[in-house]
Amino acid sequence: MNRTIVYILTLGLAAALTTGCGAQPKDEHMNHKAVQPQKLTITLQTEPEAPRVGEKTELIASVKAGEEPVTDADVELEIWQGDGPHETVQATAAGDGSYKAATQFAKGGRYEVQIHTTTSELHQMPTVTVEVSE
Ligand SMILES: [Cu+2]
Repeated sequence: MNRTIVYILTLGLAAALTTGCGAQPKDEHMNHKAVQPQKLTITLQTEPEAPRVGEKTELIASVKAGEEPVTDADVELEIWQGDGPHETVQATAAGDGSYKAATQFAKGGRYEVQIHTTTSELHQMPTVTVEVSE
């Protein structure tokens, strides 16, 4: 069940581009006074790919603006299970657009991980799920 667990969440880019100019190619933004900050694509992987209870697990968030890695974001990972308590860990920038934090899952099952990502222009906080096996 947990063989290939790479949880990827791409925020609804299409949905974000509802402001008219957003649907045009980048160059055409030159005519606009205020260029809209580009929505980030935020994904999460775990190492190991299939986390197990009680084992150290690295959570690796990757942040991109278009194809460009974003290296200067602030990334906090909020982790919880069901109605349980929320734990927040600060992720450390690896310099290549990825942000890493180590954690340990106390129980098996499905966890939510919300990736709070702040840049000078934007705050995005997608939530992904991570399945932890016993
Ligand atoms: Cu947030």
